[in-house]
Amino acid sequence: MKIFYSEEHRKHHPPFEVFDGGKRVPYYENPDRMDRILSALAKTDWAELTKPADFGLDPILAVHDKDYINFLASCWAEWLASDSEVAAAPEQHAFLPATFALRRKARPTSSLHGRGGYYIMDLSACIVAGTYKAALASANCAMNAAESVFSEQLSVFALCRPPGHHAGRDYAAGYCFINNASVAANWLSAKGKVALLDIDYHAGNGAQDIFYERNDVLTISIHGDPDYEYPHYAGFADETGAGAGLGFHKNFPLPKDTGDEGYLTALNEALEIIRNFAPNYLALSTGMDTFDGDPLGKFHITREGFAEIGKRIAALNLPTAIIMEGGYANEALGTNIVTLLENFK
Ligand code: OKP
Ligand code: ZN
Repeated sequence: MKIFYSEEHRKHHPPFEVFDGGKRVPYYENPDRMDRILSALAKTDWAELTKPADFGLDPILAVHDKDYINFLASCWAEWLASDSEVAAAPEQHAFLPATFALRRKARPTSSLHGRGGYYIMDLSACIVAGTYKAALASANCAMNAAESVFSEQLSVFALCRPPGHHAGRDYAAGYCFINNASVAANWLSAKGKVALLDIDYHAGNGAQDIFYERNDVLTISIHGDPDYEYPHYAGFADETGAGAGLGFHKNFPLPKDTGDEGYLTALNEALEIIRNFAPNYLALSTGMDTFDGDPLGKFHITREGFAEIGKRIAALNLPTAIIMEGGYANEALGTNIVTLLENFK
């Protein structure tokens, strides 16, 4: 199996993130996650690591707002130039706004922190020196996967970091800056019908936002109910698309403590919807934070569960761009992802 991976993510390593209540914690979405996956892949005889080619900004700007991408590109340099405390110890800092543009009624004002509050949804999407380049390389991994899914009609894995599924058309959120899976799905939508299935523990609000009014990309997300879980404001069952896209988005909000059985019941329903849509391609936003014991999740999916999830999705028999999203039980992350991927080779 072809795996697109770039080392560029390493410089995106914020020294902390901020939890509810203002608590500073080490950044959960860290480079060690990739090392765990790389070492598990190295033990297989089928993983073919490939460096992504550069597709430029066009496929990214097809799903994201240009001013938002400009903000990501210049944020760190602007902050460094405007704040002497940051310049004195850049590695101890992470750009985070402390004021947010509530309900999106605001405009992006010219000040850096004004734009920060406009373009960033929460305190986990920290920007540091290497963030923008890492996000571009990550999007390129997804684009390369889309391109090779199309040209070879096979399933491939984009080992993306940072992840993408919380990034909306014009905002960063939840460790995500560029919506890698949406960039890939949108590119593939010019070649045929696309279904985007999100199996990360957290609701895929980004793809929901980007494709909400479209009927050529079916989006489905299975996740912890936003009534108790991040991202809190999207992922509810009654959000089913709008305009031409009505009926082409589906959320499966599941209760705390969902295990293999409850999860697989929802997955079967999702797969049935995908079969009826009859897509040519599948994009799979693949988070492993549904795992039993993930520090950011409340589900209990086992390794056997991941084997079964992979088997059932692979049975769709579609060329699939498997896009890495979350998963924070680092010790088990490599084994879990390999268990899932094995079904697609
Ligand atoms: C990203 B992905 C918890 C705060 C939540 C954001 C979680 C982002 C998850 N107190 N922090 O979907 O794995
Ligand atoms: Zn997640």
